[in-house]
Amino acid sequence: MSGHLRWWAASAGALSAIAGVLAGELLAGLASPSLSPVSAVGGAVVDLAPPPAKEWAIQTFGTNDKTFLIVVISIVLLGLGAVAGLLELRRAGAGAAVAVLIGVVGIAAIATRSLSNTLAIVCAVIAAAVSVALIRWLVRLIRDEERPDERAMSRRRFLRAMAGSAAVVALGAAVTAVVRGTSLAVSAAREALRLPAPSSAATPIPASATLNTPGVTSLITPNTDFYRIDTALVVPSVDPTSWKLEVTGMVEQPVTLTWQELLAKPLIERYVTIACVSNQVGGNLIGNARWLGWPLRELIEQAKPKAGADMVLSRSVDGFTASTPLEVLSDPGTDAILAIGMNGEPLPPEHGFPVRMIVPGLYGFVSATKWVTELKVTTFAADSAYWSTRGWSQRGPIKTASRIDAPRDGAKVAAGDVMVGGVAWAQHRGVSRVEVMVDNGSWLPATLGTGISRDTWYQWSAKVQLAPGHHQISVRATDGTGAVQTSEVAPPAPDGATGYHSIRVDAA
Ligand SMILES: Nc1nc2c(c(=O)[nH]1)N[C@H]1C(S)=C(S)[C@@H](COP(=O)(O)O)O[C@H]1N2
Ligand SMILES: [Mo]
Repeated sequence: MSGHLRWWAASAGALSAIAGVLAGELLAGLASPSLSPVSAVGGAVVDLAPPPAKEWAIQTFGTNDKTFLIVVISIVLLGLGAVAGLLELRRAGAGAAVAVLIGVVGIAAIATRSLSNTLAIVCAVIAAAVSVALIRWLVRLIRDEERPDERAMSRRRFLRAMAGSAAVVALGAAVTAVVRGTSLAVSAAREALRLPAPSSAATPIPASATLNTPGVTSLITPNTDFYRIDTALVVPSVDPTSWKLEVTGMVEQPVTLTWQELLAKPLIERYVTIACVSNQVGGNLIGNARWLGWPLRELIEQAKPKAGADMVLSRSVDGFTASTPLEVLSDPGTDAILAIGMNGEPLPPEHGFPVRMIVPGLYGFVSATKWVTELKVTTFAADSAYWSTRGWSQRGPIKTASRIDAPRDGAKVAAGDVMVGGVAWAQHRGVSRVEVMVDNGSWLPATLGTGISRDTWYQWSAKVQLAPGHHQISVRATDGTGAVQTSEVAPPAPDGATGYHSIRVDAA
């Protein structure tokens, strides 16, 4: 096999590797700005590297140690790509197998990162597929050259393919640089941000709020585990310094609020459990965080709503809208806020950086607008929000619900005393009682954690007696007004699922 063919095969392999990495960076970057396959691999390398190697890198490169790591990873990738090209030339499929292997390592690295999600993994799989397809195609064209009858033709075909791919890769690199550039600039602004101290701190969590039942969801959801629901295929990159919120519509005094003005306001910090209307009974589209922000009531007061207005249509930079009752936002007893902090950190990009709404007691689709930039004071009669025009309700108070976290549905447990536990919520009304039922027995009272406030979920636990065999365990909550959770089964649409969460266990 002649030398120049080998050279071309190595180049084709390296180009395929670059194409795959770029596709991964671009797709993952669009899906989730804080996620980058190259940094994910870098992070995994750092986690796995022996401490002396880490120290050496930090001492030698200082704060440039990450750049060094990325350069090393890039060189290794190019080298592996070239080797894959050579192997593919020797045997069709051999190089592609190396590309698959690189892809698997990348996907595994992404999967171990805390911000990873299914979408990120899908992006990485697509990226690996791009790389594999490209190496197979380019090297097949090279191999065709070995057939003397076709040599000149296929040489031209290969060069055209190689040049075309290189052009697409270059264009992709430019697009990636722009997309990642803006999102990285916003990430940098976010990282440099120091949140102001609240003028009204969240009440400390009583020790009795946590029951320590193994397998039960933690009382506070870490940001990286927080469910994410939005219509944004591309997470908006909003630069806080140019962010503005306009209060418009039926107001005496339209208001424009800038980022600097917002930071200077007296901020409050509150624990609020937000939930998605799409959550199924027993589902996990719910999370509890400590939010820092400015009461919307004060902003609304400043704008002076006109008589007759009954709704605030909040709008995000991406066009999403939510319809929130004006009454709830103006209520002195409801701490609805323009949030900038989540669990002591600036909002993560995925959760609305720099500013989102948090309204205790209402499902996210009618209240929790992320990347919010406009509040239009209006009426339910005149305006409808994003989901309300798609078959969902216009209003969405959160329904009383309870969930069993432990044991898991379908678990095998030891017969005898079994600890059952979970969470229950009825935001803004609070939970006053939780009961469990085994098979078709009577409802037994569960131990109820004191909770943080009526705007958050409560942990509960109960010890039940299980004889050997199959059992069904159900749970129900009673809210702070004394109303028992409804047993009537309803799907999420149009205004939230109802019914009791039940699990089946096998006691032996
Ligand atoms: N801009 C924007 N904000 C949005 C949404 C959206 O699609 N776009 N989805 C809402 C819905 S349906 C929910 S349940 C919450 C989820 O917030 P989270 O992703 O921070 O958990 O955000 C709300 N805010
Ligand atoms: Mo939602």
